[in-house]
Amino acid sequence: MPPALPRFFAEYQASIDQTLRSLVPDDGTVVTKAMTYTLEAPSKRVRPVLTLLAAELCGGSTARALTAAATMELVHTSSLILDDLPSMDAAALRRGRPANHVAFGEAVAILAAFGLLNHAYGALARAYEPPLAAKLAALVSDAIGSRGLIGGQAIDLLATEHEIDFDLLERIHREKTGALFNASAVAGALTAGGDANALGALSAFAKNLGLAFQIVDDLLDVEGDPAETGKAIRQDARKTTFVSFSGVEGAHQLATELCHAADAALSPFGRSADRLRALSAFVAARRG
Ligand code: GRG
Repeated sequence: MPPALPRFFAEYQASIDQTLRSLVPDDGTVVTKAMTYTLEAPSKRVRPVLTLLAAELCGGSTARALTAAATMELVHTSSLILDDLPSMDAAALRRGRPANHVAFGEAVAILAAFGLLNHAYGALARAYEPPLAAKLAALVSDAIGSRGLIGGQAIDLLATEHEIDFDLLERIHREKTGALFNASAVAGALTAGGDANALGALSAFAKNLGLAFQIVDDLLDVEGDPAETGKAIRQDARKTTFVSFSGVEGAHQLATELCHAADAALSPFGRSADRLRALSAFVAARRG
């Protein structure tokens, strides 16, 4: 039996989905159709759930954190649409559906990705007061930037079909995947007024969890089932991955160690961090 998402996930997912629908309402335009096509396709919503859990750990409410959480999903979905483009990873299947550019054409897919980012910044500006709104916008911008998703993706694309060492492989994925996990956790803490210690601990948790998540993604590219992952396997055959570097066993071990390191960062919180620990246990063993 593959590990299911922790039971508490469903409730969070439902609130996140509702918030996303309100942030990207159907206005009858083709670009909004394209945005919601990938946004509303089946997804685990791991990043926004992380935001909500981080907010709760810092004593904040889910209601206040929801827009920030949804923002992380808007950015993530935007990055998936761009990642699948023919000029990037050229993937035809995403979230169990034809990729955005396959369904809508490349030009509309690019506009949909920009549209989702645009909604993300607009949502933060409308939902939060200063200086929190500005702090969250800067956090998102840093996560997307040249030392985040964009930077990691650029190195990844340029490195395709080249030998790279472990440090560069780790940098690519700390930036491509870890940066948004970090922003997701820190955003939740910020909406709850978390102190520097809480922010530091949650950031350490999320960075380790994000890298573990990517390593498992590499494993699923080799041993996953498209019916569970919603995407084709063997997409990374021309790339150095954690699996090509460390082997299947080594990659599993690395992911487990990173999840333990993530959990260790939560030790000051005791039992109140149990849901975050359940999230890392899921990440270590996930099949989709
Ligand atoms: C301008 C936002 C922006 C990005 C440009 C394209 C790009 C730079 C970066 C690509 C980042 C990327 C797609 C990293 C892969 C992360 C990853 C492991 C995705 C799979 O995430 P899941 O399993 O997917 O959480 P679901 O569908 O469940 O949400």
